[in-house]
Order: sequence, then structure tokens, then C-alpha cells
Amino acid sequence: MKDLSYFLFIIISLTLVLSCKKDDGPEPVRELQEQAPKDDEAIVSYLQTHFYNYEEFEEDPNNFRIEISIDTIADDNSDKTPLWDQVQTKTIELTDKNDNVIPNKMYFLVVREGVSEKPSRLDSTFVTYKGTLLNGNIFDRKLLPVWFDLAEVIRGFREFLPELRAGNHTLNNDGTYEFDKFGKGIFFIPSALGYYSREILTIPKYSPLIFSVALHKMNPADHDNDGILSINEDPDGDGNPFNDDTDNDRVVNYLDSDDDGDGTSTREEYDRDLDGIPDDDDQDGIPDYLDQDNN
Ligand SMILES: [Ca+2]
Ligand SMILES: [Ca+2]
Ligand SMILES: [Ca+2]
Ligand SMILES: [Ca+2]
Repeated sequence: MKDLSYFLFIIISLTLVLSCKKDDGPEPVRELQEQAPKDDEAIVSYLQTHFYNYEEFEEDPNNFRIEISIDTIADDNSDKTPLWDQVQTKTIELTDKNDNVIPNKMYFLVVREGVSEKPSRLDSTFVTYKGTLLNGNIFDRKLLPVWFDLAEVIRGFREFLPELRAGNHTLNNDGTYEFDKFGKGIFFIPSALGYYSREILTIPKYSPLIFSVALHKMNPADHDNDGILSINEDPDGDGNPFNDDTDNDRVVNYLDSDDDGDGTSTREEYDRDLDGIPDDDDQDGIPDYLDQDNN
């Protein structure tokens, strides 16, 4: 059976989604300008009226096994602190087909930071998670960790996981691993950082999503195996390796084993003298592996 771990691997290209022609079918894809504020309003109202079991976490600070649970602020719980007072936010700007830049706010909480490394936005992560709609319906759950390549998951996942640290792991006698002190948190995303106009499993179109996630382990990724970590294949230095294609062959650098397209692989010309510094034979300030006139 296909579950969400399959769909999370689908690269969601919002540009593609938004550029669908309006006359494709009976229901045109909604304008992000209109959808984004609606999603934000729904999430804000949720955060103002719900709380999580923060007291349990506070009372037992060394316990990494407590599950995050959420309830409404009502009756016996009317004195609880709303999520709204505790969340951090991050704004992701997306460009629609008319080149409007639209801010999309995600809200998140790091409940346990974890003790090991933080993944980058392009690393591989070994996670357990639970995905919920704002109405409380659980659409997917993984109790045993699965690997996700953050370069290929929905945007909200990619943006949140680097807020956590991985945990410790020990090998048991039977070959299984035991994880502890892993990072754990929860995030709330508008539909544009999720599946937007797609209907996936039991997730209706245009659904804001809630994921609680634990990060057990991470591996730094070098997708094209050229010796440069994917997160560092960002020659324009804007922090986004998805927009760098030095040789304009429509394969971005982090997936391109010959970044300058000169026929010599990046691995080969990166550092021939092995001094740990990228070579620049003609000293024009462009390292050889990104320099088409130097091979
Ligand atoms: Ca690489
Ligand atoms: Ca870049
Ligand atoms: Ca390329
Ligand atoms: Ca090359």
C-alpha cells in the first residue's frame, strides 16, 4: 500500500502546480495570493485555541520518549498556555506564475533539541512522524524510523528538520539500534508548503498540515558523489542550492557530476594538488571545477 512516505518523496514544484492552465478542468487551481492568507488564518486560530502537553515535557526533562499530544483549550484545560504563545515562525517566500512573491508562514516548536548534528536542507534524515489535519484527523504515522532525503520532500518538512538535532544511537546485540536523546518537535504549515492543490491519501486539497517529528539520525548528502556536500553546491551563495546550474544544462550543480560541463568531472578537477583548497589554475577567482575555460 502506498503511504505518505511514498508521496513525501514526490518533489513538489509549486511553480508547476500554479502554472497549470486555468481551463484544465472544472476547478481551476486557486491563486496562492488568495489561499495563503486563508491558510494562515486557519493555522493561527488553531494555535490560539490548542495547547500541547508541555507540562509533561517540563516535568521529565531527560525523557525523550514522551509523545507530543495536542488538545483544545477548554473545560479542565482552560488555563493552559496556547501553542500561539510558544511557537517560533519562519517565512518562506514563494513566487506564483505572475511573479508575485507571496510570504508563507510556518509555525514550529522544538520540544527537545537533540544532542547530535543538525541536518542541512539537503541532507538525509531518519525520522518518525505523525501527520495530522487541523481537524485532528491523522493521515499518516510512522512509529519506526524511515529515511527521507530532505531535497525531495515537501517544503515544510525540508524547512523544519534543520531546526532539530539528531540523537545518539547504540547497537544492540541482536543488530538493532537503540536511539535516544533525539530532536523532537512539531510544525504547522500552510498548504503551499505541503501538497497545495493535490489530493493525497486522505488529505483534502488546500489543507494546512501538522507534523510532529523526531529526528533519530542524519547523514550529510552528496547527491552526485562529486566530493562536495550538496548543501555546499551553492556558488551564488544565496543559501539555496536548488538554483545553481553553472553550465546551464538544466541539471543543478548538486546533481551534476561535471558542474562546469567541460568534460572533466568535478571530483577530478576539484583539488588535484590535495591541499584541501579548490584549485584555481588560471587564478581568475573561479575554481577549476566551475570554470569552463580551465580544464
Ligand atoms: Ca555533490
Ligand atoms: Ca544558490
Ligand atoms: Ca549543470
Ligand atoms: Ca568539470
